[in-house]
Amino acid sequence: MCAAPTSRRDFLRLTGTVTGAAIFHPVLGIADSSPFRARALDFSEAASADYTLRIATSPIELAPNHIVSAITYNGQFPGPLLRFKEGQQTVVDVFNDTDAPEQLHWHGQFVPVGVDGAAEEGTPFIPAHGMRRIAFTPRPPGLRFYHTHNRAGADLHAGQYSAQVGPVYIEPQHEPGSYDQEIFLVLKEFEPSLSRGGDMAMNFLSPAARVKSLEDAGESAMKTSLSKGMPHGYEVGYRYFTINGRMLGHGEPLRVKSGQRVLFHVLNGSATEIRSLALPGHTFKVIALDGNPVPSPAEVPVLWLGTAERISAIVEMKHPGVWVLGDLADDDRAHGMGIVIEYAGQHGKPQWLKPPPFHWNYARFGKPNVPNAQPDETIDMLFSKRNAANQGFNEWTINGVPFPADSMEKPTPMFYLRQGRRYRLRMRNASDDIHPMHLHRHSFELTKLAGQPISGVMKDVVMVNGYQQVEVDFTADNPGLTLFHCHQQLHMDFGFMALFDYV
Ligand SMILES: [Cu+2]
Repeated sequence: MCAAPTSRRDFLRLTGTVTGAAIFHPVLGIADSSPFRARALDFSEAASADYTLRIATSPIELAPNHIVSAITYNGQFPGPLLRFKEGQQTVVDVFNDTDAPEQLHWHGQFVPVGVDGAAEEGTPFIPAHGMRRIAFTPRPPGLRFYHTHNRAGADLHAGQYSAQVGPVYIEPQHEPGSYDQEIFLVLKEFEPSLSRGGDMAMNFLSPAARVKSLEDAGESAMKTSLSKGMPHGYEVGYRYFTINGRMLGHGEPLRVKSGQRVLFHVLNGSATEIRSLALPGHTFKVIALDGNPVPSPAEVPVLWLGTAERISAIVEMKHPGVWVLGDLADDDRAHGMGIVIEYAGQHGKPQWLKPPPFHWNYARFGKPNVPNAQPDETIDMLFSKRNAANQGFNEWTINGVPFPADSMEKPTPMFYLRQGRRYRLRMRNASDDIHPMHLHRHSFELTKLAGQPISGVMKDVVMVNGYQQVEVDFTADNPGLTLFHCHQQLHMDFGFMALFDYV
């Protein structure tokens, strides 16, 4: 087998920043250090991996006349569905056939830093034209995913602008709910470009109350910048919109039968976009958010997902016809964001009907009237935007500090934690954008949304609405550097990240 050379620089960096002995793995050629290592593999175990992923540039046929070229896993989009068993160790080989080092992030899993797939935490890169073999114990159960964690900056072919997204399902010991069919849907746009248009404000989140002081701060910063003659910072738009890599009307429809209960696992694999989904004449019974069963499953007419969010929902097929399961935005649907659902024996043009007005509130799925546990400590975070401050891109700060550019050479934690303590993150958003905030290697419990208490909803991404305050709690139970960031690629690349550290 071809061993992947690890650069001397990477090796030195690891030995330099990690306490404990670093080992250069004899089989794999991977610099591995004891606190990072999931488990060492020896020759006898090295024979075969449970899964092999190959990162390479490939064509993707979104529609017969729309074939794009992008970096994929195994030449396909989405990447192959990886099914793991809760608590049962798995071995994955990742080959990188591209010219640039890559990171493969196991989003939503409680894995060690050495396999998490974030250079900022110290995960070794998968070298260009090299490979890494990793072993870990998948958990927690439910819908997770894997994606590149490279930064893209102004390169709209890199990072999550590429097609490096694939679903993971960790089979639980007990599957919640019963269903007749299980369908995975990955929502993703292609052919990005920059604009100065400014994103349209979205007002689908509830509660809607804004914090006056945050609004004043954000509006006055923006006004000051524009009055100095600055243009609006860049935003990203897309040409093609797909579900499972196919534009609406292309590819096979989803075939269902009247009376079936279909479990949809929906993943927003977008680099930057918030997505919605509706199926005319049907409702979604949400049973899990970000793969975690919710305390109060509830039926809703529309699903909303920030980047990297996942929803598992059951749809009872009781309205025969041929329907469009699609995004509420007419323009995005017209450019492909939808998929046809066809009942057995039904024919004709797929129908779309606009759903009734609906606001998305995570609290709907929480425990009613149950107060959450008190934290041991509260960490305050203020999110701010510096309009067009970094070569035309907006720069983002947490408590006034953009994530340091040299952090991969020298990790600079912003917050230090103590193992076993329960922390509350009090996030205050002094911008008008919605930020899908993500914590690596841990789950958090939503505890307050714009003043409204909520409990029992465990997630790893939460949308923080413009000029609002959101609070989440997590327990520091997976030591090591832990990245916290906005999952919007354009935001995380331009400062919107911070590191936690604890031993
Ligand atoms: Cu953001």
